[in-house]
Amino acid sequence: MKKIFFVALALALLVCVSAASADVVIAFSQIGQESDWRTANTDDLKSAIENHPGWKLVYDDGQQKQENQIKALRNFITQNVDYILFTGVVSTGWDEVLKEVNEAEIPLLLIDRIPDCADKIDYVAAFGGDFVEEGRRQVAWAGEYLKKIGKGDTDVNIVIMEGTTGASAQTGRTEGNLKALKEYPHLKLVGQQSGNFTRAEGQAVMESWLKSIDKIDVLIAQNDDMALGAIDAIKAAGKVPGKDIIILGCDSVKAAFDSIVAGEMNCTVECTPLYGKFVVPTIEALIRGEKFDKTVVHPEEGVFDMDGGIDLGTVKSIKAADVIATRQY
Ligand code: GYE
Repeated sequence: MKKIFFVALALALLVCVSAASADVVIAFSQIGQESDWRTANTDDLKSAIENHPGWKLVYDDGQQKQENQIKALRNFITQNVDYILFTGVVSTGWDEVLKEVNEAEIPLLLIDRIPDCADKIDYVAAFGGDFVEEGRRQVAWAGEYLKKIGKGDTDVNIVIMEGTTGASAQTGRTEGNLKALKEYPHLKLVGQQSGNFTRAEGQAVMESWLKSIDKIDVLIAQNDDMALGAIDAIKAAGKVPGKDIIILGCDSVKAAFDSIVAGEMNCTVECTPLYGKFVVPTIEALIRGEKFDKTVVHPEEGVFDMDGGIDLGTVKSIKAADVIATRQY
């Protein structure tokens, strides 16, 4: 009898101890590994969560496939994780699986590419780039820069290299690019194609444009990786990047800063991948029982270029060489 009592006591203690030390499990469905931005985003969120005492990360790489991400989300539900972080490769087709997340009552945090159905589902917090504004800033920079170098009234041929088709980062930046082009009628759009946010495809698209388009004066690439790939193609064609062709990227990754300082890329519009500093305090607050408004928070971002001082209305560009030492990604 005594023995049974002690066994029961030991078991009860064990249950109490493990309940007290149970980890908070945070699952993250990431898109893939297409760019430097994505790598920085993954590393930042992984280390922020893994280094937090009492938190455990369940990470899934969707490898650019929506069906993989849907499977991952359903696995998170089966595992009954405590929080889900989600960014979707494309913006549509998430309604059903995100409703399942809601029905399982797992708090959902949206980051980066916010799905179109965000208004129809529940989420506890959302942090993402202002993609339309980023696209506007790219074209405005090109237009204002051309004015500054005395080419404000000259017809200039421009190509737009888009990101992954259907990604909110692509649709938003394209919307911003095209709207802003109306403000600069001397910028003539002569090419518009997806480079899928990768360096290799950026290079291939530029190669084919250089063969098929007579004169390209400005390249707007919707991320830095594609701009860097295009720079390789421009050099291979015997042209001088940054001079013969003005080159703009987006994200502001380290490699873009290096390229600007080397005089090859002209400008990069910032889109921060560093969401750890938003996500960690938010989850801490949620654990304390706090609640947030259902809105998408856009981090404050800059524009970096060779010389600085270009006025874009909402921001003024900063000389990349002046701040390169302070960059974190
Ligand atoms: O600009 C690009 C990445 O969704 C903001 O995805 C992100 C974009 C970023 O592949 O480099």
